[in-house]
Amino acid sequence: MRILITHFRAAAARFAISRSVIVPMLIGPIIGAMLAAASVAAQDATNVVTIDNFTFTPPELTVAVGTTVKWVNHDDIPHLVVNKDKAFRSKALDTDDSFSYTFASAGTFDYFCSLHPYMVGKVIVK
Ligand SMILES: [Cu+2]
Repeated sequence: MRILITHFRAAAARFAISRSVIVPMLIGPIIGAMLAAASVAAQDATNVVTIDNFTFTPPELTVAVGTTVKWVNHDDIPHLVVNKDKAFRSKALDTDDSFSYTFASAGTFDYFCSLHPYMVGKVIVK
């Protein structure tokens, strides 16, 4: 019996050690995932093109392949976002409506508003 108890204590001690290793191993990926989520959120903020007073801002945006760009219309009249080469075309965006497009390949994407063709912008995907 004494041998059994000693054996149990040894096993318990081993468990305590392994737990001190396992817990950081579990926390590491959780913190990593949280950091990844934070960086995705930060990236989103920089990939927004606003439409204000008949102007796309910024007029030229450079992003990495796979990036989603979001256009938001702040004007009180409708605008569209239409790619010159027909890769994307939004519906008419009313006030505060948005349109998002994910750029899956590299290139230069010139776009304009089909209601006001002098409104132009460009997304460069690298
Ligand atoms: Cu327009």
